[in-house]
Amino acid sequence: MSAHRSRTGFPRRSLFAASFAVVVLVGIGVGVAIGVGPAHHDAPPTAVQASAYASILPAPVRATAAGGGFTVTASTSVSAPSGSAGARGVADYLAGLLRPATGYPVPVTTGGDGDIRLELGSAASGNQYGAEGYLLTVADRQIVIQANQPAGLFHGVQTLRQLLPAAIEQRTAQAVTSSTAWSVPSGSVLDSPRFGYRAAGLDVARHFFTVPQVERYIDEISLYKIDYLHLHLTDDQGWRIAIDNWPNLTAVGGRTEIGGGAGGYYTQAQYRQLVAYAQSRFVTIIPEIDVPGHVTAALAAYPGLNCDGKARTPSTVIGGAFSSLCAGKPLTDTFLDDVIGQLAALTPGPYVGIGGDEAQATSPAAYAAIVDRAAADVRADGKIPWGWQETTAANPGTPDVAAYWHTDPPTAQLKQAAGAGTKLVLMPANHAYLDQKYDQNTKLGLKWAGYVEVQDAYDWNPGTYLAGVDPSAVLGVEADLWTETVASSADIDYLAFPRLPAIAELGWSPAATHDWAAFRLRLAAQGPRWKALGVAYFKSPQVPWPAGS
Ligand code: TNX
Repeated sequence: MSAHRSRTGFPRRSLFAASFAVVVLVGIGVGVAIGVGPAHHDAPPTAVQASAYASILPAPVRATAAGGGFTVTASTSVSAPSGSAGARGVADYLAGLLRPATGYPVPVTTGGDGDIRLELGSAASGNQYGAEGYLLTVADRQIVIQANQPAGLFHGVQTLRQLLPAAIEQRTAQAVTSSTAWSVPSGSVLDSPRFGYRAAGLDVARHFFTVPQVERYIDEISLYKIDYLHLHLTDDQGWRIAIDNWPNLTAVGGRTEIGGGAGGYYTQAQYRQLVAYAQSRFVTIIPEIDVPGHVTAALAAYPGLNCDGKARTPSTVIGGAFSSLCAGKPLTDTFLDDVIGQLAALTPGPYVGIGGDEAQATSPAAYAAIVDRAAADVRADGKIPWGWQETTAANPGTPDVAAYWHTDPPTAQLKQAAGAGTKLVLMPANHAYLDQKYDQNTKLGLKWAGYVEVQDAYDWNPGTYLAGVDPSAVLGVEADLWTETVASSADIDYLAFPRLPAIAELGWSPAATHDWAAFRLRLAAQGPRWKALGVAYFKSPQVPWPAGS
């Protein structure tokens, strides 16, 4: 072994040029296989060590276990590369994850040589990480995460987190015994996503969720490398975002929710806080207002938005309300311009949602006029319109992103739009709707798309799912949580976990890793982690959860 290599076979420095002296295998059809290195290590990998790498969720492109391991101790430090506030933020975030359970100080330095070191490279140096990928290397004395962008470092940190004992997620100092030492088995993970768009959707209109509740969900989804949060901000039952010059949208439309609760709304300052929090987790928020249907709350707030000029009563029940904006009225156009303009200004990301689903109370001509106006507004504000798949029927190609949510085969218009350049987000309700019941015993949720057990959520291929649509038209996947029956964070947890990680894996992992038998074991390994985090997940009988989780 050459002198510049450490005892474990990894160079201590210049890992960008590393060629590892361990065998690397890629799991095809059986999940991630674990390569066992040649016999130059002190000890062969144990089953526990190997399973840590096999349990990474979403499954990485390549994972390799080796002998030995790194232990977080009272002197462990974290370092960020100089010159990147984003990377420094990830380093601080990592230290913040490690401190509570270990009780160690975990100092963070910039430009230093920490025991856990974050490094930024560039694609020009020939690596394959892309904008979100990373290389994580764990040796006896050092852990290095390399990426081209801070987002890749953040995703690498999520992987590292899963290689630590689940007790690391506890928020108070835990006693260290030999079996709970803060050790990370040696090895490496090279990783990058299959799709750049991996979203979770949250309906804050049917029930309102506060800023801390949404932040909690952002933390949960970012564990699984989700990078977009689509917020359904308006519907018949509530309007949840303050819009300047339109105070009644929230003063009237924000005061209701399903079941008769008090509802609520975000001020623009609160919404900005959410956007910033999401950014700190490398999650981009997509705001959606839903037009021309699903607008009863707005029609209650501003009677002039109705064709008959009469105010509607906001809905507090599930479904049922067939509402429509009035096409062709100057007030409707001003409303769309103002709302979309202000939402676009609050949005650092590329997409602004205009809804467009289930507009049964709108004529086809009025539908096309309103969707066109809304899409044009979004474009004029420098953003990309995001619409439900129905928007392609009115004006093929009008939205740049169309979300497929039905359970039927794609319509001719959807295929035509995809052929003409519209990008598709896939969330077929019978696989990706987190609000559907798991089975007949599920207390929460709806069942119009059928029961969606964990295997149903997992067993489909977004690349080939839509017959007649070229895989290149697929932007990515989304798991939506509609909240007609969901009123608390515990309710969110119960429906989202463990199905959200299933959709997250479809979005991130190479298609070749797709394997239900391996996936259910990866999920099982998350159980103790969710318990430590206080995530009230559904103990699906399809998953062999470890005892006590
Ligand atoms: C359909 S998804 C809807 C939502 C409901 C959901 C309930 C979509 C575009 N429309 O308004 O909340 O079903 O599962």
